[in-house]
Amino acid sequence: MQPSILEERHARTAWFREARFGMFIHWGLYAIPARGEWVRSFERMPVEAYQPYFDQFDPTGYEPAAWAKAAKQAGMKYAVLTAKHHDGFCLFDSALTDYKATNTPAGRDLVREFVEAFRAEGLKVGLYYSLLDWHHPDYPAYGDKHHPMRDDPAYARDPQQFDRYLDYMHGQIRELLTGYGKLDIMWFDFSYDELSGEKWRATELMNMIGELQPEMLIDNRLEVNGERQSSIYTDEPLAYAGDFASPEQIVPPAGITSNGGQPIPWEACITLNNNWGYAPADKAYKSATTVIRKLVECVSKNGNMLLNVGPDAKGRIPDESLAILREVGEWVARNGDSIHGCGGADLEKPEWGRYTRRGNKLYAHLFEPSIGAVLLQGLEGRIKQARLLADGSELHLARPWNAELFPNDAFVNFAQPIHATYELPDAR
Ligand code: JFZ
Repeated sequence: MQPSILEERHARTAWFREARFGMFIHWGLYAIPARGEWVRSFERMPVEAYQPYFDQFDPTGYEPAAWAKAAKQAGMKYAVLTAKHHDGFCLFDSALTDYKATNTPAGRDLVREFVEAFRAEGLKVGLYYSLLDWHHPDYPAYGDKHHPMRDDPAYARDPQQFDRYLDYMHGQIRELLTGYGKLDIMWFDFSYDELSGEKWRATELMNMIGELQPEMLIDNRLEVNGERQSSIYTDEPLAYAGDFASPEQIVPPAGITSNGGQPIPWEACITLNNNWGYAPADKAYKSATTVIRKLVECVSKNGNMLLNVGPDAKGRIPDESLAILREVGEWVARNGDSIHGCGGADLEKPEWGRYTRRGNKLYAHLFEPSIGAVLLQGLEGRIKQARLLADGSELHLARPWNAELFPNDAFVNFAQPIHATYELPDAR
């Protein structure tokens, strides 16, 4: 029997559901104006106003090996780079456009160096490809709600010619699928209003992917995905529904399941400050503690975190971001067993933090100091031993004097995050 779409997706996403933590990289010409990757649209810049950034793009500090080291040290297992963002500028050497890194002072294919450097660190590689293209002459402009030239009738497009853009888009995707070895993820972004699904010739795209990169995962943005509209939320998803849901700047309150209750792989993409692209004026960085807790929260809900960095015009990840990644990495180095390969514990969220779990190992992440022993609700008799994950030291499993008030609960004496090894009678 043929495996169903869901079974096939389950097999293909196995590595992804184990990886749990990845790096998102938003990098392009917009690193020069340094006001975020939507700057052309927000400021209604004609392409000529943006041209100096193309002429001056000279990332002499671009060292993807350093990015890859930072990602690996942070405990990340994969990375996704913007091969093309909405501005249409290509970091790769596409034969189908002149609007590419090769023709800037950078003078070379920056995507190739990225995939090579990340693979060399043993990380999986993904590419972000924008469905929107504010540079292509056949992409809707005047009247399109996102386009920089939306207010200017001189930029009216003939809708009959949209297919020429799609030929270009499919052609570029083919270049990416054939020119860079095995790609682990293609992150399409994004569908809106009528521009969704077959408007992108999505079935044709899936056939090409199936032929050229059958193992590759895609996100769910080939379809409009707001308010559970996209078919990934059904139990009969379309072929182009995607392999994982992509909540943005939010960790879903209860993970993500289909309307029929089936688990859907998901990945929350989150910025470190409040911008995807380089924006040095934005100093609203999250603390490493916040990032760690949000990562734990994702895993406890069977999801991933794709944490973003926005390298500067020279190609360097901002120091503030590197410092957070370093601190997160120090935690992951000691506690990564509670993240990688883990998922939710199927237990009610405890008062004091969160659980993650792998097989019959339960990880208790204590987010706040306890008073006395920590109570593990409903787990009396189900815990064999408890260890502090970071150093392996034994934690005392003792029932305090008034434990008879809580006959079903176990107690662990600890005031730091622990690692409790247990045997669950009903382990799956
Ligand atoms: C998209 C991009 O626009 C953004 O620049 C970034 O790459 C992020 C990861 O993905 O974010 C969106 C997606 C959809 C909408 C707005 C921003 N939308 O539907 O308005």
